[in-house]
Amino acid sequence: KAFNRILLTGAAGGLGRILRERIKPWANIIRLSDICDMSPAQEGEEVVQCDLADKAAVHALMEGVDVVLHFGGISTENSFEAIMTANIQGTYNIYEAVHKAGVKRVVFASSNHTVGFYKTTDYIDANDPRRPDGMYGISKCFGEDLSRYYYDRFGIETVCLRIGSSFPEPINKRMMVTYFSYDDLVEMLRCCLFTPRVGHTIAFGASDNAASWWDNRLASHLGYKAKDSSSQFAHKFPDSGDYPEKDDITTIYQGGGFLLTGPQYK
Ligand code: NAI
Ligand code: 15L
Repeated sequence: KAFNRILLTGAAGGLGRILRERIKPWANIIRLSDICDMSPAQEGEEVVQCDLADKAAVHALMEGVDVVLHFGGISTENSFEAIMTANIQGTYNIYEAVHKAGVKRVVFASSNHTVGFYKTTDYIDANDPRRPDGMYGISKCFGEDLSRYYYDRFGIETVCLRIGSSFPEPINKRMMVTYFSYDDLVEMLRCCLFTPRVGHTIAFGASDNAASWWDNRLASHLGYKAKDSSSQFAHKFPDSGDYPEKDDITTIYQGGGFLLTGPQYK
């Protein structure tokens, strides 16, 4: 197999449970980690429960790892303190451990919420300034800058994957634009891990949806081609020309419902 050991953080989460099944062909051993309980290790798996904020545990977690899929952390808006611990401290611990263990490449699960304050009428690429829509988005911006530093300073490669909405299917009009099917996510991760040189790349993770807010040409070297599209769900959300809706900030800004959350609203 291409790798001896892949570390997947966030393995108990929505995406982690999908990836656990799908990335097996790529490595002899998949090391699965989360702060929450995970089902027992199957053949070719190792299960290690740990808090990303626990530096010593994260350093131990990294021993013998070739590449990391860093999906662990808080995945929606929350208090700054909670996000600081899991996402900021946690991602720092991951990169320090990666450096110490000699890991060559990381895929960092970044988010569209790094740019959630762009309007849904904007069309942006990875060189456009980030406009996070809350503490969660800010923590993902930190991860993008942290990984840039570890690349510039130590040559550790990272693909920051700004995932749109990776769920079984779109549940609103916004997700017709941000939808990222599980199959396309897996294909994108395959590209992130198997492309010979990725340096430090920021890529948007979306399927081939009819509408898009994101130009992915700066990540074209990954060779990712989406196979799915939200069009298969178009009957559920017919285009009635009312998107974005006047005065509804959840449709005016790319970050959608995240625009209504955040500490200032508590
Ligand atoms: P999720 O919330 O279902 O999974 C995240 C996992 O991280 C959970 O199992 C949780 O227990 C674990 N975790 C949280 N704090 C931790 C800590 N301190 N130490 C160790 N583990 C901890 O989220 P989901 O949807 O699976 O997303 C996975 C990753 O992808 C997250 O980093 C999220 O921010 C990112 N992402 C996901 C998107 C999606 O559409 N599903 C969109 C954009 C980004
Ligand atoms: C994210 O970053 C979240 O992790 C996920 O739960 C969704 O809310 C997604 O963005 C989205 O924007 O739909």
